[in-house]
Amino acid sequence: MSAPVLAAGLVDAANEAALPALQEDYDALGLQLARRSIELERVTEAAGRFSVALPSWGVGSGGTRFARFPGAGEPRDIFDKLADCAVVHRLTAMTPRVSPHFPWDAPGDPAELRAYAERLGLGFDAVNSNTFQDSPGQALSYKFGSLSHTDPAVRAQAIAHNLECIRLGESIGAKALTVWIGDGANFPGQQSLARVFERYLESVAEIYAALPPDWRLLLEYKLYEPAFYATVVQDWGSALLAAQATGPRAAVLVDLGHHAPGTNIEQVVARLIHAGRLGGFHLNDSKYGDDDLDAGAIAPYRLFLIFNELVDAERRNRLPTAPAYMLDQSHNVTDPIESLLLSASEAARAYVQACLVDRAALDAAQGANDALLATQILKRAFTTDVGPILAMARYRGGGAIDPLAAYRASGYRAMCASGRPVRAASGGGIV
Ligand SMILES: [Mn+2]
Repeated sequence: MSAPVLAAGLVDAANEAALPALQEDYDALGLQLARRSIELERVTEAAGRFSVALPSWGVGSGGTRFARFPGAGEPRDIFDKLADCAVVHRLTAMTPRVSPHFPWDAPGDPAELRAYAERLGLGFDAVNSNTFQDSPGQALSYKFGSLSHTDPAVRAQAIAHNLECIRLGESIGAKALTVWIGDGANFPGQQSLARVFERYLESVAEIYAALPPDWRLLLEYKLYEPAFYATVVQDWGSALLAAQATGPRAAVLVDLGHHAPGTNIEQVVARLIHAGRLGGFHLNDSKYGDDDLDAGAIAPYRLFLIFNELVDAERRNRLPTAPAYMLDQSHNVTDPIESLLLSASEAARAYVQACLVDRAALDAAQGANDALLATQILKRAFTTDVGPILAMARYRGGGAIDPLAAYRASGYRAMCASGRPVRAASGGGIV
């Protein structure tokens, strides 16, 4: 199977032209950080180790509840999606894994899929089950729920699908299953708020029992939509209860868009770290609700504050298992590859900024109840332009100093447009 590829030498030529200016900026930043007793090279090495998984559903136009406007040359299947993800990784050098969604991405031959991914230099992150919509050929409907449905036969079908996801995931080398359900109620009284959660826990326990010993189960919550009165797993409290009731390898997945407006997500993260149940993230951004906008597009300071908690927890050895970082976005008005290029960089930017926080000074300011100084210490890290660090880490990792410019110069999308006929609809959605 062949895929459109970036022209050989394109990235090297662009990097060669951009390197002198980058080196100047990098050296200048190094001097500035040295005055703050920060070793530039250590930060750049940390940036080089940072990675975030790409969502298979993120390389096509996602759409909204109202419409989807497909772009030219969109991927037609999981093989096309992997080819696009490989371009993002080629240019950013920080997205080596893809998180697939079943049955949207179910391969006819998992071994072929795994081999294809390996040829592209990609691996697989957490696999996602889908019981929030009905699939062709499915016997029973999820209209009124799946893992928490009143009918044991529907629950059994949903559990069986999750077990199939584990089986597929094992065959492609994944190590985690993410479960998000759309179950819930639109009207008070529609469901027993108590019993629906009990049924969800029973179903999750059955899935957990089939989990391979080196796998993790990531439980994703969401405040509302598609259920608008009461979602079964509506917040981190319910997800944490479920994880704790299920077993030590069950943990909570935080999707940044799945909260009420104004929720202090970094505090939620701190609490989940305390409980030892922070499983991972679906990174995106939002203004009002579950907007699935590009990570860092709306509230970059919030993203920084979340990574600030993570870096602090790393320092205190409170993260024995590294959280899974995955992008989860819906691209409606941009070329999805361009959005993913920049979103991966924005996640890394927030992480690197968090690495610049003067922890000893912050500890001292907090101990002295010096609120103003404490918050200025965070702002100082956040307002440092770490662009040269990110670019140097990409360059050293084999990526592009300027991924967006390299992508736009490549003509990749035009190549896809000629080789991939537009289809009316392809499996995809927003989760
Ligand atoms: Mn999500």
